[in-house]
Amino acid sequence: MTAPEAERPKAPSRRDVLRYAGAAGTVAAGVTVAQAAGWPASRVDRAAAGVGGVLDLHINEGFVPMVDGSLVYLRGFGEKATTINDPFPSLTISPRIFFADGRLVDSRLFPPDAAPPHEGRPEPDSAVAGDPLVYLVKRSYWGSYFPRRTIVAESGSTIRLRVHNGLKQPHSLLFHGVPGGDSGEIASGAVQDLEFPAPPPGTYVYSDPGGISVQRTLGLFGVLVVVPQQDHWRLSELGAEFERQWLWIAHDIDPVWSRRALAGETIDPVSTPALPRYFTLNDRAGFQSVGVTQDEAINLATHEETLVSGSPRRTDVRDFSQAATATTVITGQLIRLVNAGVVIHQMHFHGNHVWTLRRDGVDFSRSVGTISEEGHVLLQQWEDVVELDPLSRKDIILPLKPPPDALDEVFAARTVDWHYPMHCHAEPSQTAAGGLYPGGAVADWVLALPKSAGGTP
Ligand SMILES: [Cu+2]
Repeated sequence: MTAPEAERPKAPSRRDVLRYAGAAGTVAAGVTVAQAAGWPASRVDRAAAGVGGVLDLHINEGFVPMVDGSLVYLRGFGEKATTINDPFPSLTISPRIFFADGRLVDSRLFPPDAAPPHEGRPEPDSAVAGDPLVYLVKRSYWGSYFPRRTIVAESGSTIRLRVHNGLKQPHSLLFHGVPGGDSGEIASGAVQDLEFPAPPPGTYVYSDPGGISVQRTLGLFGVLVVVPQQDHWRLSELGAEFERQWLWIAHDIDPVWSRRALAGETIDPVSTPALPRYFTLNDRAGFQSVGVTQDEAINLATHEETLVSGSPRRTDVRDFSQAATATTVITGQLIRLVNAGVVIHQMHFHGNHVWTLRRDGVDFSRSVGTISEEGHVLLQQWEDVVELDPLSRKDIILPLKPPPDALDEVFAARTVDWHYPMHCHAEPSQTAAGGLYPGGAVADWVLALPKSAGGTP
């Protein structure tokens, strides 16, 4: 499905230009990294905002086109009030950042003053002497683009929200597992303030918990990413270091539940369980979520936010902070997997196995595994399929290693990027509308040939 309101191609407005100029002015000598690198200003979605800011969330409803073009009624936490007949209902927010110093910044790129990776892909620092297959990556250098629905908060910050319920029935906003992060019931037409300290660094879901899974499935959800204030390139204080990070939000849509909600029915998720027919990753599906639509703006956003990409390196999972030189590190990229849907997803990667760090904010042990209630081994380990229960979050590192099955001679002779699929192994999720394949939760990742080696990102 198309992201509900953003990413439609448009020329930068005068306001955008002024806003960009304002952001650029905060950088020494008035030249941003982006300008120095030659990226056009319109490619850089960053902006400054006020201190002590409050983020307004508007509970709205509207119709959203799915990947097959059908319109489905959905709800969501939007950034402005819109009505049900609005052709572009505001059902999601652009990413916002709460800083510990009180600033609230509107930016898809985090940190907002970091170098924006061109089409999402970090260029390496340099080749490795004596090892022509791999590169050193820049340490604490590249920013990360986040998808819509993301709230980023530094540890030590205060999250300040004002929730406007524009719908006919009561709703609420809950940050799952976060002390103080519960608005309680908000009556139709009412406004409720919510303020709480950022929880420990990690990945959290926010949703309307009404009807257990019902309101979330109708679209009332998003993700809070808390980052260590002292180190923006680590999962937690002293936790795994990464080159850049990604957030993948899986969601499932049931058009029958949507029709019933539109008709004012109360849905019982136990007696009438969800039968999703659309499966999204960062609000896109199928050809949209692999960035091959006819809309270049959507494709670009997809590459920046979702399609993991980087140069080969020799990541050693025993130490994600191996310093090769003063400005480089040997590590992979962090992917925060979030299941905001109602079915179990199984994220399966080709090309590299991934290293699973933690689930639901709890670090897996590196040495002593435990057995979960379902009989799964909980341990930091290599996995090629990462199971993700509803509301669960798993943080993983994609090492971006030369693929173990490729002969060195073959790998060295490549003249193009190597693309690998990522798809969910719960096969119904690969379809749309009950059969359109592959119209569901798919992505890919790229082992890149760097520009310095003749690659053309
Ligand atoms: Cu596969």
